[in-house]
Amino acid sequence: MTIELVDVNITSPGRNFVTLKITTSDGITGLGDATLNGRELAVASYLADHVASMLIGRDEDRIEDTWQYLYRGPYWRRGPVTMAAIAAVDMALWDIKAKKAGMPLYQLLGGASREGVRVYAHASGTDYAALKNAITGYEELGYTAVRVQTGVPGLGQIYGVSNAGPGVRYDYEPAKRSGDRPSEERWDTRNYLNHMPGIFSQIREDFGTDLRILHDGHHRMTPIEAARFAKDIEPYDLFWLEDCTPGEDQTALRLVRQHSTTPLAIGEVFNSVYDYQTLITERLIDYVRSAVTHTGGITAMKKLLDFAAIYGIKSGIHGPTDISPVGMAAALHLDLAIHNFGIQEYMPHNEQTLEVFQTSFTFDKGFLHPGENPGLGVELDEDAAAGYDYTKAYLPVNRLLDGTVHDW
Ligand code: GCO
Ligand code: MG
Repeated sequence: MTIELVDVNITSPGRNFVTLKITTSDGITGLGDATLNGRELAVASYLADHVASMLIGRDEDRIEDTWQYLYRGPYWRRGPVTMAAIAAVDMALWDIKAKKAGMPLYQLLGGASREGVRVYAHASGTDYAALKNAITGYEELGYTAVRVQTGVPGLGQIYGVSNAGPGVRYDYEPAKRSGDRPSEERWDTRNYLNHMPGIFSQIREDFGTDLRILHDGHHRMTPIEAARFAKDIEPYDLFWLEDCTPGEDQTALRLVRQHSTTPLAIGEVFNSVYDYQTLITERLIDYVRSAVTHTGGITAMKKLLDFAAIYGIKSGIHGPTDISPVGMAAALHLDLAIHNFGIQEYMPHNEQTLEVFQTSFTFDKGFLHPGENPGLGVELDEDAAAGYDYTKAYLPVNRLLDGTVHDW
């Protein structure tokens, strides 16, 4: 059989998603997530204007060959737009292959290595009282791991902190609908470094030693600031410190490693195995944070995680709301199958999104399972999707208190 139809779906049920749908000549469909937060239309154009026609007539079973064709063929390599487009094709072809086999995808990846995948939730609050309330709420829901972000004295609204109010939502939406330009936030690393260790200490005091605590530095520290921070927070036994320094500077983590045993995670802005070459071979990280959606799909992610496994490094796949339920399903099937699983990020999608993308995920006491439906196990309701028009939305831009643009 061959690929007959290739469609790019853009929808915005509360936030934007780009989804690739491939249909074979015998009517089997596969879905792939191509969502690149704040740059969605660039990937949609890459797929619709440059990739779709090349796929028509190809054998849908040749996943590795199609991956190499799209990666090596155009000469221009890597980058988030290209790799998100390749990821969408790759996911859709794996979805089709698993549907043809009549199996959930994880079976084709080697079968389940575990009964469910431990997920971490996003607990945040503008002050410690609100954060404590959020952590308590997640514990009541059965979560065993939480990422904690909180406001910093002297700063206003900062990234990763919900201001939705207690009992509404404890997480946040990464991209904001702020018209033609991103909103702006203010930042001061000194205030942050002085404030955060006390927060972790209070959390340990209030919640004990069992809870897995994660934290995201969002690329905001210099190497020496990150080294000091990682060392200061050692007593509070974090599961990981994420993105402590700007991701593209791989050797910055040598300095952090020299000073601290706090486990390190990095990679949500990476898009190929080459971004990890030094980090993995020098054992500078403990967790790989790539999204399946931004790193060339299941084919590339499996290779990356197998490479990491040789060095004792585990997975921590990116899973915020800007990864669609299709991308999340791809992550869950990989998580279930690989040996070196670490943890999975989980920000549940809103009701409208789950009306557009119907999943078969199940959640039980802090563990997720992708379900037993053949393929990725996600259906796209195109009528429901058509009810939500694309709406510009951007991640915020960050500035220091004196106005200097800072890493976000
Ligand atoms: C995370 C992230 C997100 C990203 C966002 C980018 O760890 O989940 O840091 O909040 O910033 O998904 O699109
Ligand atoms: Mg992050």
